[in-house]
Amino acid sequence: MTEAESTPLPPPGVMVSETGSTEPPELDPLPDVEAMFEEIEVDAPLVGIIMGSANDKPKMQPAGRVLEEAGIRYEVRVMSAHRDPEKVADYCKAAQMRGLKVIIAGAGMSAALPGVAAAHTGLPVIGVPILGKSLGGIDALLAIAQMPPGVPVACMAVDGAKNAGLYAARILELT
Ligand code: RP5
Repeated sequence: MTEAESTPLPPPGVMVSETGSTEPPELDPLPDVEAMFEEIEVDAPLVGIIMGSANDKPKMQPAGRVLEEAGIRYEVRVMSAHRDPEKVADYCKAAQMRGLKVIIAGAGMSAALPGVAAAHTGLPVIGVPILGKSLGGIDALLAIAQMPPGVPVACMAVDGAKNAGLYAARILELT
């Protein structure tokens, strides 16, 4: 008779570890599940509305209104491509990972914000040229429309934030 054959079997339902112990093995403590869930943004916004200045807010409000009416979650942030370049880069690099699907970027004058945003994210960027104090908005319009190949930005009309919201909603319908 071999050693294995001579060893008595444990009663049914009792586990035997590799060491022969019938004591229940010590389990690793469970991670703090509640804490893990707190880190997940359950109601994360789908659209980020960014603008170069707090002064742009009244002009960008129609985009938010349209999204609100469509029941699409969005967030609003002020950041200038020229005054806060690192903030813009950080926001846009993290946007997709945070669950955003579209970025609407409004800026006036030499409106670099939409292009810079598109340079830092693979998300669709919708640019809104904002009418400045001079040049009738043509400065911002051209800055946003004339993107170099490889950095796509959808350019709305001057002060066309409402269409930016509608366009974002249409993009979201496809996803
Ligand atoms: C742009 O410069 C902003 O988007 C704004 O439209 C324009 C003027 O900025 P403020 O001087 O009003 O802050 O960056």
